[in-house]
Amino acid sequence: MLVRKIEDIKGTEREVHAENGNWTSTRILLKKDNMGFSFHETVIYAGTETLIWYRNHLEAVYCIEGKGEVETIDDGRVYPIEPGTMYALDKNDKHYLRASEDLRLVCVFNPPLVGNEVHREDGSYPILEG
Ligand code: 9YT
Repeated sequence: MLVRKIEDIKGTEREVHAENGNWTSTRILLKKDNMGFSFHETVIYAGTETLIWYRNHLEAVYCIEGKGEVETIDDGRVYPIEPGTMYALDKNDKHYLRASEDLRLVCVFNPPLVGNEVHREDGSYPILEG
């Protein structure tokens, strides 16, 4: 069995920072943990807008703290995000993620991330071996 505490992961190579400073992702489970998904706690910083388009991954997100919104780009719909809200990008939906307060989100990725992925210009993560 695996047991990990977020405090023990902070400051290790599993703590990944967005290149534009918009978020910090603590990657609690990764591909190498062999669960078939990766599992992260992410903080999206207040006042930021991030273009995201996970063409190669499915992601589910559950908000445990903060306030923000998701705008899906194809249809212009805006979904408020607050504690208790889950959204799943079941159609690899291209979207903007905006935080009006720091958002603390729990995220699951399928296929699992390897560890050091940050968004490319189009908002996607590559499929990496590892
Ligand atoms: C919700 C979202 O996709 N935030 C960006 C970071 C991502 N969750 C990650 O790599 O943990």
